Amino acid sequence: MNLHPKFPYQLYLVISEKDCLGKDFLKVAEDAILGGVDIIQLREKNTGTKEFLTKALQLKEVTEKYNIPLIINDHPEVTEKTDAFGIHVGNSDTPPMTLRGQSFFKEKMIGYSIEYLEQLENKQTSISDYLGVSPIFSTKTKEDTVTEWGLDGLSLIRTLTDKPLIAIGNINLNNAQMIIKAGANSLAVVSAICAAEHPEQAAYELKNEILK
Ligand code: TZP
Ligand code: MG
Repeated sequence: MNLHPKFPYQLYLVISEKDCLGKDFLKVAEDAILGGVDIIQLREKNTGTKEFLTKALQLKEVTEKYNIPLIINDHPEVTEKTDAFGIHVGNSDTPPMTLRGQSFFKEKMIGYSIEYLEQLENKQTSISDYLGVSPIFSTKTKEDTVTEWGLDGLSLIRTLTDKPLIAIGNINLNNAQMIIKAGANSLAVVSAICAAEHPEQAAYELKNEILK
């Protein structure tokens, strides 16, 4: 994998309690770190801010123990209250420009999902630290998506920006290599690790594939 100097996190776990299918999500996170995950995002949909904050504080204890950066999906207040490493937002969330204008987010990592090619020309993209190519392949984990980029879409985006590109959507051991070849600087997964019977082993195998 082509390591990006501004985003040296090659295996990116996006975790939610629901996607861990009954397993303790904090244990899944810890096992995933032991298996080789480099960065973790907490993404809980349909959860109130209070409950989300509780989970974020619990997860922060795990990530801090291993010195792994924690990214918070969608919630600026939770990012601030947990003093997380950064935030990930999409088109319907607080825009990156708005976040960057707040003193807390000046030095924080801001990730932004790319769902339309036109986004590559806007200021939200240029002010973001990394871009999510979302989704690379369609997935049951997130069904309200816009563009299934595929390998050709990822290659095209690669020619249009120097930003770190994080591929997400139905990534597994079978397709990891081709996504890397198409230009991803990081692979983000939910079910390949969260839904696995042995999350540590699953993370280890994915990381090995990345390091091949
Ligand atoms: N954004 C685009 S696809 C996706 C998100 C959060 C879900 C990816 O889940 P999985 O299980 O790795 O396909
Ligand atoms: Mg969002």
